[in-house]
Amino acid sequence: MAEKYFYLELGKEPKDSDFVALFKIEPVEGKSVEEAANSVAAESSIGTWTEVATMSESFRETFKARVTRIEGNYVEIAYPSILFEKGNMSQIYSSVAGNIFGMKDVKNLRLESLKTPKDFVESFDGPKYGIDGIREKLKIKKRPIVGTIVKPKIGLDPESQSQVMYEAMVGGVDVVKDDENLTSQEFCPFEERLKKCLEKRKKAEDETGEGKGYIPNITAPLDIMLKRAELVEKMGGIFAMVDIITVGWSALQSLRKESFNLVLHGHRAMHGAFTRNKLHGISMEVIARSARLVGIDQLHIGTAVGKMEGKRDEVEKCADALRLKEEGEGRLRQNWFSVKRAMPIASGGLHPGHIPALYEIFGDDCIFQFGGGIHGHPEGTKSGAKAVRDSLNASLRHISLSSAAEDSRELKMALEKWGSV
Ligand code: RUB
Ligand code: CA
Repeated sequence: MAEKYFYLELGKEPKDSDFVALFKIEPVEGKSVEEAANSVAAESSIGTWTEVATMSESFRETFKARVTRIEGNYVEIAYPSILFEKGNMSQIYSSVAGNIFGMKDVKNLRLESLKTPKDFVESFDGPKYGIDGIREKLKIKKRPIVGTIVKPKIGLDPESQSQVMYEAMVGGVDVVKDDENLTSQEFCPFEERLKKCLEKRKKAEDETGEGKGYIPNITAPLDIMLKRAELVEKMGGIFAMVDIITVGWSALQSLRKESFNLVLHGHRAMHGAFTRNKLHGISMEVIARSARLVGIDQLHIGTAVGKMEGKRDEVEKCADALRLKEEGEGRLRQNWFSVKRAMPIASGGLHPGHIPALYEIFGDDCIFQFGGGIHGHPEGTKSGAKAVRDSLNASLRHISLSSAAEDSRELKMALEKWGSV
């Protein structure tokens, strides 16, 4: 157990200038929640397992984290901002999401929420475009944006990949992304894929008269990522996708700092390793808030109705974290000040029959993405995309899917194959 109960100050109000974290703590057998909370506050701020002669009382009072509230297993800890470095997301996670997950005093520990104080919010870049900028780029004023992920997720050569993208665009989707594990493998070199996809995007725009976006995955070591982003921008691309968890906060911040004229699309592959266990790990809400601070314009956050886990209330909290000017409860309430609003992305196991439910959950400011739910259409990609667009139009006009299907062969076939939610 860390030093005596130096870190428990129950009832104390966090300062506005503090970071405030909400943890769910399950103490190890034989320890109380108070003891475990004290250890967590110590280890995530200035303490260790025993007292040290090098720490004075005044030092501790200046730097220590304070356990300000305990309700059952929920523990609120206030951190003086002096503990953190402005503009350094990695250092923040190394403190409040670092060693503590491995401590023996806790059987399980989950970081449920984290409020960032104003001067630190303003020390990050935030989204360059955000919801309004994305809409401007795509010339889509109000409705949800619909997209697809080229499937098979990897293996196609540049010509085939760009052809699938083109068919989805002329079928009716607005944006087409690479999948999370497609970067620049031998079967599909990045530059060749980029060139072909941007050419075909232009063709699709000319044929449809609509704004279209190709979202290349630039995930790579930072120096290569920067080169790829530069190439996308030079060749007239408007989006770039990054696997934010596998590249890490530091690389993401460096990419954002370059301020390319590119909408940054955040894929969250690997998040499930620590977000899905509701007893131990980090909530997706914490990740979503950090991604918005760092400057992701649009972020995958789950669907509540598709193939990936994530209940409606969690998904809604993530959407709020991205889209609102203020959100969260009590002392975890986050004011976003002048930070732009980011766009949530619902993706994973979706098909045209899901759109009414998605629209009811997310409203207009969201991107709905369909992989198998487009390319698995009985008539293939183009018809799958049209089924998605016809389903969306039905929701926008408050028409039932069954009646919309009477005027859309493609939608009718999709509903026959996958039903509606
Ligand atoms: C979805 C897909 C995305 C997942 C990731 O394909 O390729 O990578 O949405 O999950 P499909 P999440 O539509 O065929 O399921 O968006 O939850 O991070
Ligand atoms: Ca995928």
